[in-house]
Amino acid sequence: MTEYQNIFTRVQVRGHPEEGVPLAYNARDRVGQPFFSYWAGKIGNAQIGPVYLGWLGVASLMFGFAAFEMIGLNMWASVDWDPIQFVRQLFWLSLDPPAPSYGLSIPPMAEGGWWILTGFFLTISVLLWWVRMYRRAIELGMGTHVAWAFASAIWLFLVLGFIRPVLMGSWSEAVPFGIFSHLDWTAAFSIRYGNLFYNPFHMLSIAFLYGSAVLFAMHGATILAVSRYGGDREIEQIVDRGTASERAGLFWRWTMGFNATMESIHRWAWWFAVLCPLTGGIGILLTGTVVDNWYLWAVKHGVAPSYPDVWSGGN
Ligand code: 07D
Ligand code: 07D
Repeated sequence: MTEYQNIFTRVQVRGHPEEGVPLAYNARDRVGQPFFSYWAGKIGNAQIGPVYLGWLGVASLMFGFAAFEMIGLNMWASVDWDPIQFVRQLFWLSLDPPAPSYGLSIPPMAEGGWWILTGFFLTISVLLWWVRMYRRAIELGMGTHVAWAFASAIWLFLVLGFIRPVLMGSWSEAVPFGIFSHLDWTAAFSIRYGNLFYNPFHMLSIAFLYGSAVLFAMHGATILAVSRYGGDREIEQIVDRGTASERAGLFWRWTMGFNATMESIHRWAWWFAVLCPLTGGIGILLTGTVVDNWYLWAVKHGVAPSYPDVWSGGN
């Protein structure tokens, strides 16, 4: 069997559909007749459904859909309801926050009001989804680690679109809704505040972003490399000392002198991923509120050299 496994494929194990553990209450919330998909089985578990559709999920999807619609319709209106231009220019279209002159007040709908309403709906949607994840984990008797990791991303999202704009006293500071417009915002933000590369929290965020990729590659590769010894069955590997885990650990002890454990590698992964938006959010929160120019800040603190004085004739 293992001969048919390589870095692209996995063996598909297929039994009867798994309904999952009984719910403590209200089993009606689990909907859909489970079925199997060969292609889903290529990337994960072949079984699709049943889905848990509680009121939190439904409400979150409704708010999310409303926000998505408001973005799309505003974009469409901006090209005079021309369907061709809507499709052609889609990536360049944008629903922008109010102009700086409005501060934190509520502008007319066409001048940023739609942006505020959309942001409000999107935030409700994201927060409801968070509660859904938290409650499903509790229901299954799991830890709430996934919800707290998601909370870290939500922190950055709220800093970018709500907390920092409020501290700065203007909605205009927030990110627009649009594919390229949010990239333009990101570039303009960096330039306006003296090059975000000199923001130490941007540095940390990048280190955790890159670190996450490295860790993910190391862990994924290591487990695949010992899956022929059952290394992908993590629980058995922790409980029954034996072949795969020992080999995986020994590999890194040989090559690096240190190895993670079957449990600690997941703590590494969790912390690296969580710290990326967590430190990032701190960096954005400080920008414009505490530090106005990261390049000058870096010069002042001996991080960056000042530009050589070439214009004053050397005096
Ligand atoms: C693969 C999980 C699936 C998620 C996907 C994204 C939407 C947006 C658009 C209604 C890894 C779904 C997309 C729901 C629909 C409209 C108008 C996650 C995976 C596939 N960005 N960003 C993208 C968001 C910010 C930046 C892509 C969201 C900050 C740069 C996508 C947010 C800054 C680049 C996208 C957000 C920033 C991108 C791919 C929220 C600084 C790219 C995302 C809510 C952090 C890349 C054209 C991806 C790109 C890209 C979505 C915030 C910078 C459209 C939802 C303001 C430099 N961002 N982004 O795969 O190709 O994520 O852009 O905060 O180069 Mg962004
Ligand atoms: C956006 C968290 C919010 C998302 C949520 C998801 C939905 C729907 C739908 C699945 C990503 C909501 C989901 C609504 C989903 C479906 C269907 C996480 C988000 C809640 N930078 N930069 C970062 C690099 C430069 C700038 C972080 C590199 C330039 C700004 C990251 C480079 C300038 C900001 C990072 C580089 C600049 C950042 C983001 C290189 C532009 C931020 C981490 C090599 C010219 C953000 C402190 C993250 C931040 C950020 C990387 C360059 C600007 C590490 C590698 C100098 C303004 N940059 N950057 O997790 O936190 O994002 O900064 O040049 O705001 Mg940067």
